[in-house]
Amino acid sequence: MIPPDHPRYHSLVTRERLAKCMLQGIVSPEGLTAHGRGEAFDYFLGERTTDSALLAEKIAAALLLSAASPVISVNGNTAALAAGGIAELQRACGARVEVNLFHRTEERVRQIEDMLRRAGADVLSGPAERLLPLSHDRAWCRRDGMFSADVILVPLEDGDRCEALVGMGKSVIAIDLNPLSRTSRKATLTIVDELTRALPSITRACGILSEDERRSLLAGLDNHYLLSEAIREMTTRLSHALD
Ligand code: PTJ
Repeated sequence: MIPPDHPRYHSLVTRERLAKCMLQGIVSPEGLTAHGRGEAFDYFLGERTTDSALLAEKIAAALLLSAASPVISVNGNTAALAAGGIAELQRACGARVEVNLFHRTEERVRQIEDMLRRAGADVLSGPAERLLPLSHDRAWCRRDGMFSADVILVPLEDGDRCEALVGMGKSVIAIDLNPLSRTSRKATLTIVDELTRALPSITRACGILSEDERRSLLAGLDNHYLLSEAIREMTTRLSHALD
């Protein structure tokens, strides 16, 4: 029982939810450690959406809306934290939603797809094939989903798939609180923000961006700048942490 007046109430409730989803098999045990790493970086950011993250979220909306075949890739942590947020973003940008797992079992795929459907998402189903140039199970995807997508949103990614997708000519949008990760540096666009803040922000931007705004956001896309700004925000906060 977590008392609502606990100063870390939100964080504790989120952990409890992830632990429950881990026991159900939706989140992998490794997903709990991934969440802990994310929490640490979120502390450095001050647990808020920075100006540069907000800019990245608007560019993400522009990329998704301008895509011919956008896909949102969902893993266990993403479903547990934000199944409803995924469904809302899908409604706002028209992307396909596809489950793609590192610790893949057919049972986990089915459980995560069911969770997303219960939250209102329209989830790609049907047989997956080993289509991505990867030696692990993230290679499994759908021909009419990730394989043929031009823009892919990958929240909480684990590394080399991002590089493989970019190598296939796709634009990859990562959501990752760690601006130093391989994913963050290899993605076309990285949103250094917490997933449950980033998704509604992208959804909001999808609803308000004009054609002209989209064009100018896309023309200004500079991932190196966005990552440098995220690192600058963190180091500035750290250097004043005890003031
Ligand atoms: O469900 P599966 O089997 O596909 O496995 C999913 C995990 C997350 C276990 C897998 O993709 C993994 O191992 O990921 P990593 O390599 O730990 O990377 C996850 C990244 O997401 C890390 O850089 C974390 O800092 C970041 N992260 C964790 N929680 C959040 C986050 N970023 C944004 N919002 C979060 N809530």
